[in-house]
Amino acid sequence: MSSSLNEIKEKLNGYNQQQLLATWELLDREKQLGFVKHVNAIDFEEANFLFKKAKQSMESDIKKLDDFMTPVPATQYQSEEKVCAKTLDEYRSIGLEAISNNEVAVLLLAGGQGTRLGSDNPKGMFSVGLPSGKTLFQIQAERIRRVTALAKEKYGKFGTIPWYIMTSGPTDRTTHKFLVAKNYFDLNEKDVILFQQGLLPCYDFEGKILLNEKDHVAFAPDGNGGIYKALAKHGILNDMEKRGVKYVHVHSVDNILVKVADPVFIGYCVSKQAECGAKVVKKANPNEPVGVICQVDGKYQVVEYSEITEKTALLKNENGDLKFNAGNICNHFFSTSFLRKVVNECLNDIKVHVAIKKIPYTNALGKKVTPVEANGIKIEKFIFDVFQFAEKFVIWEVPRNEEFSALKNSDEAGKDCPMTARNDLLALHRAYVEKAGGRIEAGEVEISPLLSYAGENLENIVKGVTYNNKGAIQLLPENKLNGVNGKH
Ligand code: UD2
Repeated sequence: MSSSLNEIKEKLNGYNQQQLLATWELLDREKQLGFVKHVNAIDFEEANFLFKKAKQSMESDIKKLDDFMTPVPATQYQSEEKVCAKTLDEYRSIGLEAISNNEVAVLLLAGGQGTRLGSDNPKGMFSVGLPSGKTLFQIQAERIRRVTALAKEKYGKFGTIPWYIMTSGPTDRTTHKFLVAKNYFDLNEKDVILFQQGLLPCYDFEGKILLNEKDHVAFAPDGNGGIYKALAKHGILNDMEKRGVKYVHVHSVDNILVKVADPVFIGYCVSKQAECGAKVVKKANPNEPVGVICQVDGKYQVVEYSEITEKTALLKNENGDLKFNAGNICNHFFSTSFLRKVVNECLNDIKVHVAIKKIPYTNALGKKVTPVEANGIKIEKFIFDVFQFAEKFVIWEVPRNEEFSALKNSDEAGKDCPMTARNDLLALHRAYVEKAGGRIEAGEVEISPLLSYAGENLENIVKGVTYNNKGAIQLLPENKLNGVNGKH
């Protein structure tokens, strides 16, 4: 043991992290052995490098951002509402063809802990109280099945859309167990691939890593920008390349309206030969908690809702719209070759974001301390911080009522909560029914994603029908496995 103590002492001294041995004498032999292993698994080179970057970013003044922010140029920006039906159809066809050729994958960001929602389970397992009782995971899996069926209808071939799900330490096991229990919602097990994002240590303000327990360092998930490192570490990018995937649709777990593997968005990005694309909605108001996509010093970037100053958020353009109006909805397109470039060449250049926090820790006496004031920092990376590395970056603006309703809070908040998510989805389904020639006079109509992806395929069922029901009804495909791509 003394030799491993000496080795680890030397190592920690070298990285100026010797405080991690403060509780060594309080550990029994077995725990000491475990602790040596634990510490040896930490990449201190990286940890110190990231702290240095974090310190620099804390010292740079956010007000300075204002002077360098400009809206995204019109040449890189299209709004779905302003595009004619023919062009939309062309984009859709390109996307469906790529799906049919096995060139499209979906990557779901499901590593967040949903603290604001107040649920202990991963957010994807949350049911917002729809008539069907479906969870977010089920809705998304069914959309994947339906869009592959649409691609088959048009191009005669069932493509597979692999569903990569990025989890984190806190969400991995429960997500996995849930998907197994639900039989992967009838997707093929081999096409549902879970992998974990990484963790980063928590630091005090001097860059000393904190102990969480006497024999355990304090860690936190590395943010949704942890995706890039995780893609490499777990061989996910290799898997994509092996499958011939060319385009990846990445989105957050908490948007109940998300068009998973959206062929229109994919087709738009492909037709513009973009390496990277982002879907946006117009901001609902200047203070809405969404980032804005813009250029900073000529580079594409998202300025987060916590980083934009009030003054800049309120600025208007000559049409009277907000000058910075491209609301990021965490819905992105990447070409696989771009992801390869990021993983091989840009990992160390990805910006770090710093959150100053009250971090519970174990002191040198082995006592757990819950600080009353902020005592340190957590470092996170954000998924969009690679936009600047793209040769060609494009933006696709979509109508909010069709594509974005985020589940962030519990119902008490009255916004971005289960109630609003449920209402927004059912309002969209009502609009689909009406567009297809039906009427809803009373009650609610929920459309299964297995029947319709974006309002298509409904006329035969709803045209001329008036729904006047007391409760809610669900529109389902006649034969669940007929025409939808599950196991085939
Ligand atoms: C995200 C966007 C913000 C805005 C908003 C819209 C980022 C960094 N910010 O902010 O610009 O578009 O969404 O709703 O994208 N996640 C992980 N691992 C983590 C942390 C988060 O996988 O360590 C996932 C999380 O499960 C979710 C997505 O990333 O699916 C967005 O995370 P969030 O809800 O914490 O982000 P938010 O609302 O602060």
